[in-house]
Amino acid sequence: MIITEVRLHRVSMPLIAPFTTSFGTEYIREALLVEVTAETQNGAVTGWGECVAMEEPLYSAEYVDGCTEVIRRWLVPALTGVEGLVAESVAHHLRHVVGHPMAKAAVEMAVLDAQLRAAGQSFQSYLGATRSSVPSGVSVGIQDSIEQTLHVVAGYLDEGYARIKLKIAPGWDVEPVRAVRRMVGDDVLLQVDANAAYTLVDTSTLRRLDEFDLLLIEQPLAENDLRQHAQLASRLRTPICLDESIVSAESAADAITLGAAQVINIKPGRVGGYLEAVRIHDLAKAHGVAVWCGGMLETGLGRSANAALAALPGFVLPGDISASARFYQLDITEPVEMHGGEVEVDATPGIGRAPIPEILARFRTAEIEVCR
Ligand code: OSB
Ligand code: MG
Repeated sequence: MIITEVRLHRVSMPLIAPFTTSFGTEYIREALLVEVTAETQNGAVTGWGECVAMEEPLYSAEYVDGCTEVIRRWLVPALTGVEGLVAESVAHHLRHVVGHPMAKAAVEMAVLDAQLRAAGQSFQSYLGATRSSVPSGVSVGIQDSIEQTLHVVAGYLDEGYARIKLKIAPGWDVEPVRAVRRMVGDDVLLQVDANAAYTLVDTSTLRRLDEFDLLLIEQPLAENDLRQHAQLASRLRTPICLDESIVSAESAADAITLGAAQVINIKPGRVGGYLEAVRIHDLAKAHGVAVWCGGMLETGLGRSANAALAALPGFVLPGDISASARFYQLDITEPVEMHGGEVEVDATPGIGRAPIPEILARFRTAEIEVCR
């Protein structure tokens, strides 16, 4: 294909309830969508990508305005002249730009969507993923009280979610986790996510979580602390799962080799795209390391693509692939639904669901024509 037009859509989507992690509170999802139009052998086709960077650089270095700038000034210009462009060569054409995995992932996703739509192929079929639905876990933000936490968790379990993930932070760890485990009993899959809020000094606190039979503790220490995670792993019974630290297949290989990660959270945006995500899946599977698909408060566009990715056989734990209704009153795509703890994998052409134009227009705060 050859790219003929690129538009960026900035959308501002109110969350149903504030979402608090150890690094901050979100009230509104400021999302960035990439719309690529390309000429292919099958005619003109449009593809959509979603950039998962957040409004502020608190989860990782990227943020949505920065991604907009990088995509507009450096990424799109590196692709627009390329004849015979395919999704599999996007990362190669962008390799001279240092960093910015979320910006690159969004562009690659849009090109891959266009490619699949032109070929009439679903993402699931492209990946060779066989499951028609995937288990749906839910991420529960830090609440104002333990009572409120129990209320929120009970609500999600009533809805049928297959796994609960509690956000933790220093001062909000052992007691809320104890209360939730006591309420839900031994059979509910329960895990925690610290978003890098602890240091090795907190080892004794983190060890106290061992008694709650958690599936895993996600990213207890800082992004660059691979060696420290390995040290912590040797002192905890609860498996350590890395999120922020895994930025590429190379870092996944390092983490596995060092014993820093018994489990890996794969987020396509964080690792530079769905194709790198597949490589990490393959690597982890070859090493017997469990993976699951993380979430970044995606719209139905990113969420549906994540569901297809999570249908690969190495994704042996439920992902943060909750329904549209978990975060949004109204999604910009057909809503992703959870039934009986599962989300269906789309079998229609393309990487995921496309935005519905009227709803997109309602939430859009800016539209940037990058090239035409
Ligand atoms: O650490 O997994 C995380 C959301 C934003 C940034 C980081 C994280 C999260 C979540 C949300 O936990 C999961 C979801 O999108 O359902
Ligand atoms: Mg996480």
